[in-house]
Amino acid sequence: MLDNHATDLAAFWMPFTANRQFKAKPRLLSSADGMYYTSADGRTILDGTAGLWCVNAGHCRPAIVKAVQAKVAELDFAPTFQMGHGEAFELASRLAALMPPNLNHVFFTNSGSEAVDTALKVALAYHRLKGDGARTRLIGRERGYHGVGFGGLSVGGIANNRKHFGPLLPGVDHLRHTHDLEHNAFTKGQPAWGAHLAEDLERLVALHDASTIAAVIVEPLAGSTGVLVPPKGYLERLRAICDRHGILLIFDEVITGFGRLGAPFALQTFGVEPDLVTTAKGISNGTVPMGAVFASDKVHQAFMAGPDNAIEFLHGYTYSGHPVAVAAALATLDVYADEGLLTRATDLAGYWEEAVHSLKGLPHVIDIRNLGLVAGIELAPRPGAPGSRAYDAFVACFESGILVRVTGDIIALSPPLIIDKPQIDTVIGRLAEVLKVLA
Ligand code: PXG
Repeated sequence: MLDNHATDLAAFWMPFTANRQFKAKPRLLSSADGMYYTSADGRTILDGTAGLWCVNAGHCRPAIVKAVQAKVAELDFAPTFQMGHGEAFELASRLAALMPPNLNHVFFTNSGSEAVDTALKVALAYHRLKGDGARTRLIGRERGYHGVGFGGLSVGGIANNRKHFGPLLPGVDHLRHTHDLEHNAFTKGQPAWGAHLAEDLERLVALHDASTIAAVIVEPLAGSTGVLVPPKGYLERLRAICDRHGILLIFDEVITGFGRLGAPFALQTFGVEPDLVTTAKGISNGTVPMGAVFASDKVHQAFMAGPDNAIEFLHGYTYSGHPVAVAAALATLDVYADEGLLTRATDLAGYWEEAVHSLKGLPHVIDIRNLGLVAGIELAPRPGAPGSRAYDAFVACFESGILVRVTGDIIALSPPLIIDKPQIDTVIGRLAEVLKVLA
């Protein structure tokens, strides 16, 4: 059903959407509050995905809304090229304070894709500034998702996202992914099997030589591809191999950042410190677009050489550190701090784990994975129609009043971090009802 604004659906070319299928039977949202959306036909929808993994503090939080309203009336825009405004510096300092002491510099972007491309450029420029300009190779991982810029797409490993867009960046290679149903199906939390898969980086080092490799980028927990939890010891080994060969390690924390796994960042959950971290989404609670790259002191210092009047990094976006996005992010950090949201997933993780694993045994469910407040429920694909089963589940869930995400035949759950136990029961209970009757 259309609301009174959507008189014609034709002009909006929708992102990552089957446009014709959607427009034949649209699903429109008209308002949001806390854990809930209201659909255009007036139904209440419990948000099991924090929008698109971004509304970590829940929807339309008054403190964030007020901060945005006040800022847009006070300072609508301010350049950050050779100019500045105080709150952008305040935000960078407050963000750095959430990180280990060494990850203490912040570069602002407007999205996760921009954060990824920025981090890749930092890595390339870093080696060149160090006199190591042959290190131009970037390593991603199969099934990785790093946004849709040409850099992020090149290191990304989701074949369908890549195949239409030509040769992409040269000099990129990929680690093998870590998904393995044979060893790890229905594991609660991190799988015990698979740390050795990090040794794949040694294979690429042997093939290309370390002197050609600039950086490795991975999602600490792969989100978009369907919630792949890193095996115990895997990220630690990746870090050690990078150290051994002078390769920078980039964690893409666009999804895992800001409390999703029970610590401010996944790097704290896993106790592994990368050289660069990309973030977006939860940084501003999804209210105003924003992203950020965190750089280690070592990386940042390499740029701070040369004459004082030389621009050290020829890169940036008109809206890097946009005042309204900064205001949203500052207010978001206040809400996170006041309500303990950046660690709340730790308290709920046990309950969440039991709830999602209760779906084991329902028809077509071939794996369930979880960590923090994330879960992936993998369904057996219908023969000859991959993705259709999970899509039908998604539509049935929406009709029954819960919002889930699907990718391929995997259902992904990542609710706002304010979710309570009865709401967890509702999400899982309704999903169970859908799965029981799914063809
Ligand atoms: N890196 C990671 C790890 C991401 O998950 C991006 C980069 C790109 O961010 P932007 O802001 O440019 O979209 C992402 C985005 C889904 C879904 O349902 C995931 C994303 C975006 C939209 C949907 O899995 N991740």
